[in-house]
Amino acid sequence: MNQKGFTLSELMVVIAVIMILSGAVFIRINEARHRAKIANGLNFSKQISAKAGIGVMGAWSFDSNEGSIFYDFSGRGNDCDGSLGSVNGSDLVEGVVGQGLDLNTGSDSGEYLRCGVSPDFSSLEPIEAVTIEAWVKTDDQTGNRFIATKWYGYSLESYRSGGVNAPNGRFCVFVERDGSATPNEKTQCIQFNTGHFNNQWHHMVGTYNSDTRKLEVYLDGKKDNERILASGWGSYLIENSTANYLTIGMYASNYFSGVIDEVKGFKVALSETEIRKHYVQGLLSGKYVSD
Ligand SMILES: [Ca+2]
Repeated sequence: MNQKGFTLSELMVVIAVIMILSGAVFIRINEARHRAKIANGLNFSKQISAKAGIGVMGAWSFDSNEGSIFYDFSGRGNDCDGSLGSVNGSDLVEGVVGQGLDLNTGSDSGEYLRCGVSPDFSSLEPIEAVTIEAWVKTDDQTGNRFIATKWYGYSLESYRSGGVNAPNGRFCVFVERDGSATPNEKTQCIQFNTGHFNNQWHHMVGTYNSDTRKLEVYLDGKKDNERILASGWGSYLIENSTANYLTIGMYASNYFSGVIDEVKGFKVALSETEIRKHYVQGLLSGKYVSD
């Protein structure tokens, strides 16, 4: 890309994209004629975010799509493809900010997105730390309900009953554990303490920091639980399967049911202040109804 070639209007788009990345404002840009300029802006913002150390892995707003493709606004190019799960523009509904995706409600089933660019998933593979966040309005909380998952790696879930009991949801990370080849020992999870209810919007976030060995979950802008992993394991870095897409709305044929919006991933553990800021941005959209 030739950065010298930016016109004033392109620079305005670049500024808008940077503001999206910084969480200052969310905008809807749907018109096809703006996409080329957006692409320029995203390419530029990728360099900015890398320099700023934001560590963003993906930002999926569901506010801009083309058929079954839902764009990643992080600049990482990890667009989501809904074609395998029969997800397209007809599944867009009112979200917390702009549009959200209605998955597996009513007569719909088998709906999910897969995100990333095969075969190089490195931009979705955190090593030292990770944050996954999403707004969800659940419709059915039974069985196993996956919000956003890249396994092995990390997973944010709104409900879990298969094998474990986490009726308020949970966040899991696949942690290097020297001397163990057993997946169950490497899978480290933290449950949400506080329940969230169907047909209401809730902001769910999971973080992990290998330096502090700490897992944390946040519900509606407040820290809900934390867990420090036991000492003596050797490495606490995150292991990743390099073969898998990140999926939204499903993992291993276990489907989320409800509306998902504003899914974001970072290769850092966001602070409580930053998470609260993201939550407030959802509140300010005016669509959120507090209980
Ligand atoms: Ca949205």
